[in-house]
Amino acid sequence: MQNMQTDHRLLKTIRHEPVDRTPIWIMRQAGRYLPEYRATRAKAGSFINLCKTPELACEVTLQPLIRYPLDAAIIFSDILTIPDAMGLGLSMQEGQGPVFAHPVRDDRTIARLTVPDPAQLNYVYAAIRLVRQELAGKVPLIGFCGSPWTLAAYMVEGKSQPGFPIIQKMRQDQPALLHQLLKVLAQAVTAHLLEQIRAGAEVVMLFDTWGGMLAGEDYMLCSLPYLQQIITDLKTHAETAAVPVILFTKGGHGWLEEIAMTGCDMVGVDWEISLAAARARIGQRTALQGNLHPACLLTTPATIRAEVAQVLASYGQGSGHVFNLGHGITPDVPPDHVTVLVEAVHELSQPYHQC
Ligand code: 1CP
Repeated sequence: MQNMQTDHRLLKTIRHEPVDRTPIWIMRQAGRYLPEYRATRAKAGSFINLCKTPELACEVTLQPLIRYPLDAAIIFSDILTIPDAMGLGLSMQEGQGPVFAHPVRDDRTIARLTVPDPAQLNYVYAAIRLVRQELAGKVPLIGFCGSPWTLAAYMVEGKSQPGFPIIQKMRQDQPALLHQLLKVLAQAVTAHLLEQIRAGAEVVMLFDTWGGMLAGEDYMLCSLPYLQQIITDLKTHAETAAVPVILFTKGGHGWLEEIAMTGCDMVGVDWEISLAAARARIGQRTALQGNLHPACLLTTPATIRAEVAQVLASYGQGSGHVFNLGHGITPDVPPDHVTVLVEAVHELSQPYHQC
């Protein structure tokens, strides 16, 4: 494991220690809204080649940090690298998003799935090592994985589909089969996060993008226990125990207390709840990350500043808030608006940190 920094404002904020201003990074900060990303992707030939070529993945990871003074890098990769390494055959179709050549839906296919050999994902670890070298301690590097439920949704459906009807049917008709899949995915996620941390990731984030499509009880059965297992495993393993874990369930405001009880260090919050309400419910148990609506970045500089002011005021005084969007930045955002956002957070957050 590479040496970890402990005193960057992002890490201090996660521990609720005093900082000079609110840190900011942006979900999907390396992506299609940046012309330089589109150029590197064209050079790579495809999204998958970009993910699998460590030098290019390193280049696009750093692109947003060259443009903007952000407080973290997130490794350029995708949550679907795990199912790809399990043999599902990932491709990215223009206009349709990710597609698997071999979705998993029956007992025999699911019984054959195993935790991928870490060598299958070496390209991710190589990219992390390169990024850590290039960053030279300037800002922390975030590694990530999808939640077992979110990965399973894509693996069973075979693609992105509103409501993911096939996994919802499996959940009702074949719960034991679904849990068999979720169990192997939880092991695969833990193993992938461990290797990312060994390679140099200083924070890890779990994206439960589709947790919110579960009804209350079903979230408690199909998503939360697997997230809990992963976090418990990380927190009890000597190599990973000290690494902060961010847990983001999109649409998860109904379960904030339970999410905060998993042992994660920071809870990602989308725009469906105010930070004031989230803070009141979670208290000091974890830090909070979020939660500007991504569509705000399509408005005007004046509106962006006003909305940033509102998000900061909603969290209020003191440490424990990492500014972010409530979900990923969209490809149609003008890059100049991100400059406005970052400057607004730098400037307007300072009064909240004067004790
Ligand atoms: O055309 C392109 O260039 C591909 C677009 C793209 C990008 C830029 C995809 C395909 N993945 C990524 C990178 C990516 N994916 C990152 C990079 C690091 C960063 O800068 O943040 C991360 C963290 C992800 C994670 C991811 N992939 C999630 C969870 C986060 C979220 O936004 O909810 C999910 C659900 C995916 C699946 C996926 N991969 C790509 C797309 C377009 C999607 C979403 C498909 C859908 O809408 O269901």
